[in-house]
Amino acid sequence: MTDTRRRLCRALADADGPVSGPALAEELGVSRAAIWKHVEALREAGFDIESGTDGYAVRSVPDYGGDAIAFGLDAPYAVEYHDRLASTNDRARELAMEGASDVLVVAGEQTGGRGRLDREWSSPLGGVYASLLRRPERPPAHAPIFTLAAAVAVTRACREAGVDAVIKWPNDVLLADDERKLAGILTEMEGEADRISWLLVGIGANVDVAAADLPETATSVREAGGTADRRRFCQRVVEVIHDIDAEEVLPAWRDHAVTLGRDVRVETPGGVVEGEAVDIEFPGALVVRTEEGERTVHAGDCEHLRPAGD
Ligand code: BT5
Repeated sequence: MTDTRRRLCRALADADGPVSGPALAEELGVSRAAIWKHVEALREAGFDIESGTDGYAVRSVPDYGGDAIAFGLDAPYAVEYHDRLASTNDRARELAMEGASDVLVVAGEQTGGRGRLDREWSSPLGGVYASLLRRPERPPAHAPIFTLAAAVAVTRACREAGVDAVIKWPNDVLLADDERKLAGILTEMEGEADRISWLLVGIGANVDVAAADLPETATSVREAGGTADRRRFCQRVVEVIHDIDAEEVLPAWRDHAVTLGRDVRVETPGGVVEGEAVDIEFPGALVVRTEEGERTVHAGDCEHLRPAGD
């Protein structure tokens, strides 16, 4: 997607009524012919755009797709959409290698979706599969804060869709009721000694998916009775990730987390840690009170053993 297309989508979405070709051309700093060409391309992508004497007015937007996501997206990212990809993370990584940044790669479905440690991520049609590529000016050690920010964003998007979602450390978004998994996050990056070169946050969220198409431990926004609008969901996730300041992430994460106060068993690369999860520390470490004292866990798989106080 060109920058002009992205800005045209935004300008049309922001307009209160019809907006003329010359006005758009001036606002975007391009020719009228370029505006016309992009409007035609949007029509081909399924937009219903009326052209009256007062100018262009968008009557309807397609359900999903790159332009549909860019239309009204309140964050400065180009959207690259594919009906089907092996993995949006793999495609975003390719773009990173080519020097790109500030791109959201989205796929309608994935044939090789990955979780952490190369586990499989079921990616049927109806889910949101998106990888946001950025180059944050931070040391590589800060990378986990971006995973937590994405978990906060996905949880908020679920809640705005009417589903009571909570976060399990470090990266799972679960349905509060039965703790089935609604979404997962896979962050990948490349760093130099003191600076992240590129970082991509891959989000897989079960939005408009039937339970039968998912693993038994999973559920979806649709199954949980929420509004299964992939476009809005994807936009909100990206907007929250973009808007949230690093200092806001931990308080927001604590607010949404279901892990704190629970007895947990965490399998870490250095062995099993069992105890009560008491806090989260920057950039994303879980503090566990064990029989031998407090342990700070930086990475691992976390299992909730039973509700605190039982
Ligand atoms: C995750 O891994 O939760 C990270 C998932 C990230 C997927 C996104 S999709 C867009 C981008 N492109 C990619 O290729 N990946 C990212 P992990 O914590 O390891 O959880 C994986 C486990 O979740 C699996 O072993 C299954 O048990 C379960 N699972 C698989 N598919 C699922 C689904 N659709 N919904 C819920 N659980 C699922």
